[in-house]
Amino acid sequence: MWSAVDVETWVSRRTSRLDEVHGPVQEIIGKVKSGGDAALIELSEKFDKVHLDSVAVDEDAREAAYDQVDAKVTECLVEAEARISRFHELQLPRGLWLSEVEPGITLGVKTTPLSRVGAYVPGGRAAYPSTALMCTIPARIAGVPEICCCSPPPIQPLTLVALDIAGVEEIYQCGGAQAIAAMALGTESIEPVEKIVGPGNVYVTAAKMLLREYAEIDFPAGPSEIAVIADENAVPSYVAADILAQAEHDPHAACVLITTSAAFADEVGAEIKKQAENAPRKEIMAQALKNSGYILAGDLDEAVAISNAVAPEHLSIQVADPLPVLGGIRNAGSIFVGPYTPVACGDYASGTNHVLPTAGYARQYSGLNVHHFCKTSSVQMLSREGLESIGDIIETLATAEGLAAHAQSVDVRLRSAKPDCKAP
Ligand code: HSO
Ligand code: ZN
Repeated sequence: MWSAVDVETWVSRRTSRLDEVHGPVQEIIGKVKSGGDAALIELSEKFDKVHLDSVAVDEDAREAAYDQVDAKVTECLVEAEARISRFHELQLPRGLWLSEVEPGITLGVKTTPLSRVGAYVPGGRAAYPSTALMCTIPARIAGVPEICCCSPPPIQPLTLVALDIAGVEEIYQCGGAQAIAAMALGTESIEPVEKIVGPGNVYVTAAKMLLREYAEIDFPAGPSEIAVIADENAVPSYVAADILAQAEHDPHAACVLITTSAAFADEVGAEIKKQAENAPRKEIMAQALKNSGYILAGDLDEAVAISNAVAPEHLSIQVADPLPVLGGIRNAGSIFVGPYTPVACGDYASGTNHVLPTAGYARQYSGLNVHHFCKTSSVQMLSREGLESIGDIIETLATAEGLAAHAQSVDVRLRSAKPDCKAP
C-alpha cells in the first residue's frame, strides 16, 4: 500500500474528472434555472433525502443550534475565528493609494469590496464548521456587505454555530450543484451573487466552472492533497501522521512523500501502516493511500523541482535546513515548515486559510484570501503640466491608430489659450 510512484503517475491520479459529470450537472443547472426554489426542494428530496418546506434558515434555528453543540467546541470555534480574522486583517489592502509618479501625473489604485458573495460549505454526513469560518471570514474582513452561505440539508448545528460566530446571517439549506446554480442564477429566495467560493465534490466544482458566465469563482478546490519534502532528519511518525490526516478526508485524497532517503521512505511506510491500523476512518485512508506513495529525489534541489511539478494543495517541508527549500518553492497552496507545524494547524487554528487550489491548480491560483473579495480600479489625476509632458505621445499614438477624437481630447485642452478650468 505504500510504494514508490513517479511524478506523472501521481499527477494523473488526481486529475479532476469534471468533464465526466458535465451532463448531469447541466441538467441540474437547467432545473434550477427554470424551477427556482421548487427545483431546489425537489433536488434536496432526490439527492439528500430531506424534505424541506423552505431553503432559508431563520434566526431561531441559528440560535437553537448552540444547544446542540458542545460548549468547548463553541469556545474553540470562537478562538479559531479570532485567529483567522487576525491573519486575514493583515492582508487588507489600502482603500486608496495615490502617488505622484512624475511632476503633474498622479496615479493610484482604489480597492472596493465585492457587493454580494456566496460561500459553499460542504455538509451531508460530516460537518465542516472550520470551512464555514474559512470561506466567510475573509469576505467579512474585505468589507463585503452581503455574504450568503449554502450547505446541504439537513444543515448541521455545528455549521450554523460557526456561521453565527463568523457573523453570517443569510443561510440556506441547499447542497451540491443545485446550490451553486442557485447562488449564480438566483431563485425566488436566493438573490444571485457576484462570486462563489468554497470547496466541494466533483459536482459542486463542475457547477462552479460551468457557471462562471454568471458568477466569478475562487478556483477548483477538490479532494485534499499533501506533499511532504523530507530528508533523513525528519521524524517518520510526524510525516506519517500528516499524510494520514489528509488521507482521512476522502477516498480521492492523494498524498506524496518526496524524500532524499529510501530508508526514510520505508520508515514512513511502516508508520503509516501502524497509525492507520486503529484509525476511525481507516477505510477512507486505505482508499486514499492507493492514490499515494513516495518519490525518491537525488538531492533537495531535485525534491523542490518535483514538488513544483506536483503543485500540491498542502506542502510540508521537513528538512534540517528548511528555508532554502522554502525559497525554491513556486507552486503550493499552503506551506508548512518544520516538525511542529502539522498541516492541521492551517486546517483549524493558526489563522491561515484551508480553502486551497487542488489538482495542480496551485500553479496558477492562490489559496482563499481577502483579495478574492476585492476588486480594484486604477485612478489617475493629471495637472496641465502633467498632460503637457505626455500629450504628444497620446496624440501621436492615437493618430497612428486612426482615432482622431482621442487626439482631439488632448489637443482641446493644451491648445486652449488659457485654462478653462481649475485643476486640483
Ligand atoms: N484539509 C482540508 C480542510 C479541512 N481539514 C477541513 C479539516 N477540516 C482541505 O484543505
Ligand atoms: Zn484537513
